[in-house]
Amino acid sequence: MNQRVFPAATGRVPPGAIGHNRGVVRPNYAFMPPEGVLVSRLPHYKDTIARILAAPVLGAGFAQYVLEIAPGGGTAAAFAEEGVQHFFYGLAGEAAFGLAGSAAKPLAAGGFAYLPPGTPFTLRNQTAETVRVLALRKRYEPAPGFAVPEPILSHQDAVPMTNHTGMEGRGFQFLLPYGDLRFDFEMNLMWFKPGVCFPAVETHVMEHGLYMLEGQGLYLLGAEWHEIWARDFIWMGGYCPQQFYPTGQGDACYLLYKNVNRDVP
Ligand code: UGY
Ligand code: MN
Repeated sequence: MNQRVFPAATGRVPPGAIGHNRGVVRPNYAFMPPEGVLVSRLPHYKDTIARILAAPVLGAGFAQYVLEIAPGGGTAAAFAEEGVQHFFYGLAGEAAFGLAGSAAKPLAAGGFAYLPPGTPFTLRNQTAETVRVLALRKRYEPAPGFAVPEPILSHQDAVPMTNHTGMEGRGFQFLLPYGDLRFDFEMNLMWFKPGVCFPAVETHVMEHGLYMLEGQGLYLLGAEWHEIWARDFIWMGGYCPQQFYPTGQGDACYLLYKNVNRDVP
């Protein structure tokens, strides 16, 4: 018989208080450690686990996932979505990424792909190891007089590191062409040397999806500080007060989604 056993009855209760959780969901932000994000499966992906991080039900204007693609898994057939842009960023392992019907190319850790609305793609794992990819979907907001952007398949190593802040220890890699008004969102790698924080608390109309890639720190959301580690995810809605203070001994880096370049509705 399939009987559920309360952990206390087994004597194998994990350390710490039962119910302790770094995760928080508020009306305009959410902090999600990975252990609480359960498994989904999607009809157009074979042998793939999707950990859905941001979704409209949370309040987000976009969707974000970690895809865990088992060997031999991935998109069953070329997939395209009318009106919706896709962005992929390689976290671990090497995926085979086919863009708009062309031969598949490697998408390894640090590699990324941008697909304008309606562009068909394939994403498969032809290796013997599980592949982890961060995926994002956003409905395209056209701008009158501006063309739809072209697809991009590249790697973060090909993107220059910039720093417009004048603050020593900050680093920015704009994975999508910065200031190009055809794009309605940015995906930015934000680098911090130990102890280098934002100069001020930000409060802005743009929303964010933040995936922590390296290092650790304290993140201010609203009026509360949260300890953040690699693989944690944060959704910040518009006007969520925010600040980052890295606390680790090495560099900290996160990948940040931000909606930009469009007027308010
Ligand atoms: O550009 C930004 O909005 C960025 N500084 N925000 C953030 O890292 N939370
Ligand atoms: Mn911000």
